[in-house]
Amino acid sequence: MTQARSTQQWQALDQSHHLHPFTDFQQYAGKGGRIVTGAEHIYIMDSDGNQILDGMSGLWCCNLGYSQSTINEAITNQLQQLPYYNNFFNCSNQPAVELAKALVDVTPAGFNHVFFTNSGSEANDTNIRLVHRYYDLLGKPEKKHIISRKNGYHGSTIAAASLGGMDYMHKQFTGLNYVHHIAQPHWFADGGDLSPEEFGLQAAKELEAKIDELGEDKVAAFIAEPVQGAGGVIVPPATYWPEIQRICRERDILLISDEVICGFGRTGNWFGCETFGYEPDLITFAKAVTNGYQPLGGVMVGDKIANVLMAHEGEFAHGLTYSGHPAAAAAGIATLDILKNSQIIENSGEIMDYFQQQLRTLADHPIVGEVRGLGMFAALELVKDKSSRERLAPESAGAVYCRDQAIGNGLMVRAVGDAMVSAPPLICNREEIDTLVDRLNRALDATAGHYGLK
Ligand code: PXG
Repeated sequence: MTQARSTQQWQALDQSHHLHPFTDFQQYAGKGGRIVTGAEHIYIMDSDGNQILDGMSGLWCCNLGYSQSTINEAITNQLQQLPYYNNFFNCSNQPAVELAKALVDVTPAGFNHVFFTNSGSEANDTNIRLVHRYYDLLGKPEKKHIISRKNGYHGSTIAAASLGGMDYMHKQFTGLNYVHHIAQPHWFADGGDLSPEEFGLQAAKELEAKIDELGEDKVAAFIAEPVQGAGGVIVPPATYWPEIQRICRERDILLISDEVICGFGRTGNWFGCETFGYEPDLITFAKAVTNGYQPLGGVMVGDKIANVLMAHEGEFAHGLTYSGHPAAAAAGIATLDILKNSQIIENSGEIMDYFQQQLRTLADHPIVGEVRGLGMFAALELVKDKSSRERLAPESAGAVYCRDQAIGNGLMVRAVGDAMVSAPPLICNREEIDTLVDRLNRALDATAGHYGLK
């Protein structure tokens, strides 16, 4: 257990010794952080006694909120029976096997195998290893290039960050030279005078052009999120995914659907690829598979690839100490049990429609240029001028200001570029969504006032 300390003491220790992810260390050392001490249902509590409605499901992972006692019990029971054993060298464990089967049951047809990791980043590294191995085994070792998208997010290891298309990340490391980025289908930012449908097709056709440029015999895979999450809940126009699917099929390019955020209900179906009607060869998952209660990720490997991997001799020289960790797997089984038994995803349509409708009432707000989203996540673009889409303030300062106002009002949301992003737990009811929208509205008012636009 941790010791009793005041908020100031926790902050001082934190500032002295703890390097936080995606954080400006210098700035953080000067101001300290919020010490989150507890959570219940859809609320988080901090050491100053604030209770904050979590409009982000943790970090897009606690889709069932914070009070799922059966997941806690599954983890603690498993720790008592078998706290750890590895899945290397002809060994396996019961929770890993059971979770593998449970995942096969909930993923689309044609997915009958899983490779476990501890995170989404490692899962995407694994994807690269898998597609390279697949084409090597097929006698096409020159097929190594991977195409990805600008402003996509696929994780933070070197390989996953290379796949990602965040400029500010690429400035801090040297990316893999066989990863290439094409445009994102972000109509509000890049669509200009095109209709969303025209723009969606144009963005998809960049994949074809990139394959032509690199040579079809050299390209292994295309990776994308169904809806870009960390990039700002960017919902592609309806024309986008069918065209991407056509190109991948015609050109013998594997399609990787990174469902780390979209998986397990966020878009209104079990997986985002189902919502958009495309059929990937590999699915990356993490986050909500354990409702965020244990670190676990992995790759669902489609039959096309699994059959080749299993038809050849020779080991796949890849794995992690904790691949298929029993306690993490137990959390996954318990999470999938809740999702299946409660039918929460199958029955989510009504509450998701309500969330989207209520947020769209904010489209009339003077500083909101666009409200977009589907299922249980959405983004509001903040603008100074609705018709020209001129941004509210330079360097995304408007969104940061608005986020801080929202947190001050008891609502946790994210600022992504110039957008406010929310992805609340799927278990929210109408009243809780009303509270979320009301707190966000008040933050928008305060932000408009701050910039003299009200
Ligand atoms: N793919 C996608 C689509 C993700 O969203 C990862 C891979 C990497 O997963 P791990 O488990 O390695 O973090 C992610 C993670 C944000 C934010 O601020 C988003 C993520 C992680 C941290 C912050 O939106 N997504």
